[in-house]
Amino acid sequence: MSPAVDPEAALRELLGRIAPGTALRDGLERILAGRTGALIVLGYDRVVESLCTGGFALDVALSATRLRELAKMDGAVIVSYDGTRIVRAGVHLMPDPTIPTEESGTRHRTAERVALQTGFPVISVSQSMHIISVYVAGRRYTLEHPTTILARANQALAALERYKLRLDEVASTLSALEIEDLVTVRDAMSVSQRLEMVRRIADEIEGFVVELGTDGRLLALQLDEMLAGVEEDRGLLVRDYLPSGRRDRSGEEVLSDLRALSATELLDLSAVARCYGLPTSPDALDSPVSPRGYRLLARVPRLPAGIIDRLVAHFGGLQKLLAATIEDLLAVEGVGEARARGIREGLSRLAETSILD
Ligand code: 3AT
Ligand code: 3AT
Ligand code: MN
Repeated sequence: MSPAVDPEAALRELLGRIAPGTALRDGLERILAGRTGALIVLGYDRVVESLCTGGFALDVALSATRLRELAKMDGAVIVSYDGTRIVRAGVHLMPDPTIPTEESGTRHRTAERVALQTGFPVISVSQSMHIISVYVAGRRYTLEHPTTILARANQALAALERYKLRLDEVASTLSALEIEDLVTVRDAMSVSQRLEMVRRIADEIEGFVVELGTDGRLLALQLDEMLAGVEEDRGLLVRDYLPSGRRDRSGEEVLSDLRALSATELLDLSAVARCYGLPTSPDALDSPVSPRGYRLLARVPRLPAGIIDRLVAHFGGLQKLLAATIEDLLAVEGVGEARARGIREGLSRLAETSILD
């Protein structure tokens, strides 16, 4: 295994490996409580080896108590990249002294330099400041107490709840407009915008869940529940509104362009439309568009994705589907009498409920 490349991803991955519930974290907490301090390199290869002098080779399974005992000694502890083995202890590290570092104490200067020189994460437990820091992908990150993280996560969760309510509003408006064939670019893009906002805050909470480890299980459940269907809808909306002339763009490209929008750009519906390859002049937002029908068909019970694809391919759009008789539906491969009836009833029920609210 080698370290991840994207800095954000690398940090999140590391935070997961030292989250509460892991032996490594348990060891770090014991070191903190014992007030001894520590310098731990998370990975061992030729480069790390070349920076090591003194100490002794161990290669034993990592446990919290072993880590804590070994940290009592002077020097650094080298742990395997996956965090399961203690490779060496009591090591004096000699990184390249020309690597610039902002830190002051020898432990922290060494930690920063070794992380930069080897590409492996380095963890320091400061004896004097009583904090745990990680040096990874060119940055330093100080671990916070799980209670502090949980408080911030709960704030984010409350924000997510408000975002989700707003999303549900614009999405049901869109459903009603789709049924009546009155959708404008603006209506569809508002839903896309809200879906992306929800995705962003959910991603932030996902980071807290990773960092909280076993302390974040309840949070993970709450997040999952709040996000039911959202992930799926992002893809369905793109399939509904990707212009036919822009089949050169894949749904994934649209979604990744949406992810790339800045927070300010995301507030601009024209910028959202641009990600789809829809026209973006000021009046274009008010021009009519019609969905293919993927998003609403996904709300018909017990309809497999393969059948949905064939229905859309056959009818070409939601309006034709809504107008289809049982006989018309039977012409689609894989649709028998019972299923045709199910689709017909499902669509009628959607039409009724959408218009009512
Ligand atoms: P700290 O957390 O470091 O305060 P600890 O429980 O990890 O304590 P240590 O291994 O650091 O314990 O031992 C500290 C000293 O206690 C070392 C030794 O002088 C004394 N000690 C520990 N166990 C025994 C023993 N079985 N018999 C005599 N002295 C002992
Ligand atoms: P504290 O915040 O005091 O824990 P610091 O950055 O001020 O850290 P110190 O100079 O006080 O660091 O050194 C504390 C210990 O760090 C001493 C030694 O066990 C370890 N240490 C420092 N430099 C190295 C190194 N190059 N290799 C291995 N261990 C080191
Ligand atoms: Mn010091």
